[in-house]
Amino acid sequence: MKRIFTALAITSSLVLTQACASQVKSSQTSEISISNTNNIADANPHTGHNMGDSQTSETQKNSHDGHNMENDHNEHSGHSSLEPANAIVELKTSSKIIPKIPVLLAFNIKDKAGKPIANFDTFQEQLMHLIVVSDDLQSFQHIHPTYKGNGRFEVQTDFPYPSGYTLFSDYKVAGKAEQVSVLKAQVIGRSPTTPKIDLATNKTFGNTKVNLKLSQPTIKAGQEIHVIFNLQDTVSNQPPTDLKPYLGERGHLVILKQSSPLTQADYIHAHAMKNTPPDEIHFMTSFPKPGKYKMWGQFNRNGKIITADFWVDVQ
Ligand SMILES: [Cu+2]
Repeated sequence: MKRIFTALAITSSLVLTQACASQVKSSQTSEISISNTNNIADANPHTGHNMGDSQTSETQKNSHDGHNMENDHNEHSGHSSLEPANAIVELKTSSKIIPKIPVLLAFNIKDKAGKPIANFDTFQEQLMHLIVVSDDLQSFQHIHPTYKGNGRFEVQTDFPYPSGYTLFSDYKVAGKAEQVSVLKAQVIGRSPTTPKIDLATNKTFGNTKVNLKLSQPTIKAGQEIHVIFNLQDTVSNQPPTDLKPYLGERGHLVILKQSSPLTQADYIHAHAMKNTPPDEIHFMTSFPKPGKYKMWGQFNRNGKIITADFWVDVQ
């Protein structure tokens, strides 16, 4: 059977900023460009970007390692006085994305006048964090594009199967509030059948057994909750002894609400809380609306990143 794969540029108008600009260029040429922008600073702090330890105690803040993360967290929580950057991201990639074949993704970050933005601040040890998910939320990537100068970031990746994909590009223009720009890519073809949503709370990922626990029996929309990952080595049945910081923290948690289309409002990035038991990694977050959410907890076992994914139902 012959399949035709084409990349489509799709822009979603994001409701959170009046500076929102979307444009699609040259989809018939060898490259496609997708632009989009929206700013966390304009978002409701409890829907856009919930930071796990934005409400932690003073002791936890004092234990910080000097990366000035607490300021970042405050920004993420919407309590920052930093100005929104209102940057626009243009994504350039191949017009024919074929599953499993690496393609270059280039992100050009510009101001409203179309001038490249040159300076970015590091946060969580990187200049840009990129989350790539398929429409069915079965495929997840967390990658770090390289800064090439003059507002351009590049990374090579591949898309595992035909589907629409959403790219959440998370960056911080120097001196401005953190911003998430949402971009879309399409790998045309027959998408695989989406498996049924699996609400299991015990799963094994490689050599790690993960038990998901919640601080409340049911998750209610808008309510603060602890999402707890309990890790065990599959051989020793003990907590792993080789857990290392990942991007400066004990773990990272990305949460997406199942939605069509996915927008910035569906994206939550939580950070691990400090000073929790050694075999448990806690994240404090809240889920803005009822629905099904997928969560990806990421942990570092001696250089190998484990991605532990779970679905949860929010009432
Ligand atoms: Cu990252």
